[in-house]
Amino acid sequence: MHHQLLSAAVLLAASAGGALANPGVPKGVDPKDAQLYTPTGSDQHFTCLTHPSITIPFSTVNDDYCDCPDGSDEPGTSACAHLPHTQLALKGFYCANQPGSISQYLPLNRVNDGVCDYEICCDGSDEYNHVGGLQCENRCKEIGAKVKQLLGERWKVRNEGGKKRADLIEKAKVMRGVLEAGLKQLEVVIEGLEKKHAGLLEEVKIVEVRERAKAVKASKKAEKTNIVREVAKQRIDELKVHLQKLRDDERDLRERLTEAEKILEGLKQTYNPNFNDEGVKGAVRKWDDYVAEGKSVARSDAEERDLDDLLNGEGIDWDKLMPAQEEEEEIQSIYRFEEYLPKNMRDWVRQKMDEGRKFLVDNGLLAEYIPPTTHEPKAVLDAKAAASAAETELTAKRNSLNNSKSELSKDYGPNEVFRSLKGVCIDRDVGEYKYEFCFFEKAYQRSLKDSSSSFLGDHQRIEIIPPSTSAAEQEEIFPCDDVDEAHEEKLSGWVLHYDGGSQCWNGPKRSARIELYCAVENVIRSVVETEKCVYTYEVGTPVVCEGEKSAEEKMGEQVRDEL
Ligand code: MAN
Repeated sequence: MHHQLLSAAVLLAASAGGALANPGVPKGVDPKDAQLYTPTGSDQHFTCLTHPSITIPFSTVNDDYCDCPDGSDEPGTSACAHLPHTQLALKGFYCANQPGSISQYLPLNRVNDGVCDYEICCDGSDEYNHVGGLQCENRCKEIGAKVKQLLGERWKVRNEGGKKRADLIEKAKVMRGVLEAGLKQLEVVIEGLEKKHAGLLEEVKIVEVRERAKAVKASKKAEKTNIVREVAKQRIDELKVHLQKLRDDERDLRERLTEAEKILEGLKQTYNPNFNDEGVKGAVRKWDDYVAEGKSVARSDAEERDLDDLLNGEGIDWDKLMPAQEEEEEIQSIYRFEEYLPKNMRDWVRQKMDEGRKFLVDNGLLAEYIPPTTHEPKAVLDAKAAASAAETELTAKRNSLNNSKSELSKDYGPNEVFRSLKGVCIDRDVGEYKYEFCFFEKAYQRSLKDSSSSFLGDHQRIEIIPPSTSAAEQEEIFPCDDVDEAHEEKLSGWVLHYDGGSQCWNGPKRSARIELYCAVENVIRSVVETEKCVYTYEVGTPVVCEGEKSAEEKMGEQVRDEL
């Protein structure tokens, strides 16, 4: 705690012009309070300072016996040292610390305790009883000069740190401005994207309706084609039957004609021309004419083959009657009958069909079907892809908007001074570890022996302990006289908390407490594992180099003025 104990030593140095000890004032009392220690009344009594109902003979002041409940009757002895600090009427034993330093109060229990308390009473006045022959020489000149020099150095650090802090605040302001401008721009972009996305979703609906209508139209067209095809097929089959019948009838007739020709030819050969039978003679003449005419109803072989083909084969290439290639998709859509169904029913039907198909495939009744990636027409897919691209872009922009918003609402301390330090990392080797931490991000403990490392947590919050209530402040009333130790800048009361680190074996999750003090550069002064897996860093940073000026700072300025 030595570094926390500087302020009183600091106080020692500030003024060479303090009040001189007044021989008329009881020991341990500041001459400024002389009027409180004047005997009163004819009986020359003393009134306890905060208990006016209690009076004692003035002669009993500093008689080494504690009479007043506030210790005010024993300002120069340790008789009332047992009383709680808060109950005391005076701050302690007053040391004038002249020449070369300033007055200070020593805790009563250290008065005449056999130790020269130079850090508070550099004049040695606290050991006036010379217990065991102890002589405390006045070292105020020497100590005061040293502290004065240190104060000068400290003032320099604080002054430089303060300037850096101002720069950090300026930078943080600029960063906020940039973030805010970016946020506004993002809001505009998002508004535009939302409209674009809504438009594209509308477009998807329109294209879906249009494509479905197309599918229905196509189905109607295909339906007609099918009907025509079926009618034509039927008609052709009928014609084939008729043709076959005609061919059969023709064959019969041809046979009968051949028979009749044979009869007539026989008649011609066998009739008696000398026999005057006009009927027979006329018939023979007509036969001769008939033969001379040479009319033949016989078909060529080629004609016969054509007829055979017509009757036996398909005769018509039905594939040629199938729709053209570019219409195929439309026509196929009529087989995807589920597209005419409402969406929920469509999904159900599709699922059932898939189940049925799977059953057939599993049982070897159907070759495995590799479904096309989608049943949707290209136009719908394109519209959906455009909408989805807009949605992806919108999501990304919304995410960065949220990031910017949360970044803007994060607590970066007074004047957002820490904003400009976010992500700045520093480290220090302590013992077998390298301790790292990044402002407002993460802290680590890395082994210097191997590559192992432990996560000490993420930044959670800033705590600012007001000086008046900080434990350090309480302790500072009674500082240490080791000036070199005291040279350390005291902690500011600002603490950064890092929590949620890696689990400690048989202990809590690791966490770190970053206690800040004023320094020109960001630096880790010390790291201590204060409890198992709880680490306390002392970190110097310009961030805490300003604020309400403390008494010691004011004195620092006084020293600066004197230098
Ligand atoms: C590691 C380090 C130590 C810690 C122990 C607890 O060795 O993180 O700081 O005390 O684990 O098991």
